[in-house]
Amino acid sequence: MANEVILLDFWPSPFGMRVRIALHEKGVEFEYRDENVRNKSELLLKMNPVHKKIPVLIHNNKPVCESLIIVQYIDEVWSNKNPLLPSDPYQRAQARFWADYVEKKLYDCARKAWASKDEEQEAGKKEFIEHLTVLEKQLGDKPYFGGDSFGYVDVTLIPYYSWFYALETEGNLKVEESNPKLIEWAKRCMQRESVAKALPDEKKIHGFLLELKKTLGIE
Ligand code: GS8
Repeated sequence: MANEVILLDFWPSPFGMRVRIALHEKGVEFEYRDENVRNKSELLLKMNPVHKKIPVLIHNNKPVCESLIIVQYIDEVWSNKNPLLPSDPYQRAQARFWADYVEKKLYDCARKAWASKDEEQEAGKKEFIEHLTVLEKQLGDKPYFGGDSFGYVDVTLIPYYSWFYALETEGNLKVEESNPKLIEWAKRCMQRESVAKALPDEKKIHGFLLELKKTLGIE
C-alpha cells in the first residue's frame, strides 16, 4: 500500500511537535502543512470536525486526531523501526500513565505562568515547577523516561522544552535551578535528530508568545 502522509500542524504547537518527532523517529516521509489556527482550512475542518484542532495526521486520506493518539498510531503502523511504546503490557501502562500526567498537568499551569499576573501567575509558576519535579523524580537516573531508549513519554514531554525559554523570560523563572536533571534529559533528547528537527528555535517561540500576548491584549 502506498503511504500518503499529510500532517496538518501549526509550528509552535507542542502537540504538533510530538507528531513530527514520532514521524522523524520512524523515518516516515510526510507533507507538512502549516495551518492558520485563526483561519482554519476547509481540509482541517473536514478532517477534524469534532475538535477542529491541529495536529491531524492524514494517512491515505484517513484522518487521525489528538496528538497522543496519533503518536500511538504511528508507533503501531511503522512498528519496524524505533518502537516508542514498550512491548511489555505493564511497562506500556506505565508509559501511558506518565504521558497522561504530562497531558493533564502541564498545559494549564504553563499558560497561567505566562498569561496571568500577580497571585495567579505565581500559582501557575509554582504548579508548573511542582509537576516538573514529579516528572524529574520519575525520570530518576535513567537516560530516558522508559529506560535506555527514547520513547513515548519523552516524545510527549520534550516539546515543552522549546517553550521553556519563553516561559522563563515571561514568567521570570529558571527551570534549570529547580530541575537540573530534567534539563540534562532535555539536552540529551535534543541530540536526537528527530527532536532537533521537530522543535523550533526557543527564541522564535518567544517571539511568537510576545505576538500572542499582544493579540490577546496581555501586557
Ligand atoms: C490539543 C490540540 C490543540 O490544542 C492534542 O492534539 O493533543 N489535545 C489536543 N491544538 C491547538 C493548537 S496548539 O495550542 C488548536 O488547534 N487550536 C485551535 C482552536 O482551539 O480553535
